[in-house]
Amino acid sequence: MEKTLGIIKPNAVGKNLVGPIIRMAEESGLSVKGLKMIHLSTEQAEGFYYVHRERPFFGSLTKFMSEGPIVVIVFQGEAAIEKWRKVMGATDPEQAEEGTIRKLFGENIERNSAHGSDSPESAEYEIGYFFSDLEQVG
Ligand code: 3AN
Repeated sequence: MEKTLGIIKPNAVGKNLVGPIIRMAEESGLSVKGLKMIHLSTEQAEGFYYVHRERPFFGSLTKFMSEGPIVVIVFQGEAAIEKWRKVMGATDPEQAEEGTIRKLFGENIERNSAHGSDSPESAEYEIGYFFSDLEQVG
């Protein structure tokens, strides 16, 4: 059993897509083990995306991620990191497979509706960024 961090990004929360996105995760076999809605400050978004600080899109990405509320979720399941990334689809919605979250609900490569950890190390950092042990089960 593995855990990963999922985020429903501000554009998707703003379009009332929380339910459909969590449903797609659950239907893939992932279970919710922690969940909350928060509105990040720009500084908090910068802390979360620290590894991307040198990338040209860093400023725009952190501004977007703090423009409205997000839903952060701890998912658990077998190969949860890989499974959630498959349900989300490719980073760029135009490249994403049919039926994936980003294909269905993404607007562009930045406003792509969902985030997922990309390795066990990033999952540990990202879950710890948002959740204490008391705020997750399993
Ligand atoms: P993923 O979220 O699929 O692992 P990363 O880690 O390469 O993708 O990028 C982190 C986030 O940065 C993406 N979810 C997306 O919102 C944004 N992003 C990635 N590439 C670009 C880009 N070329 N232009 C704007 N935003 C981008």
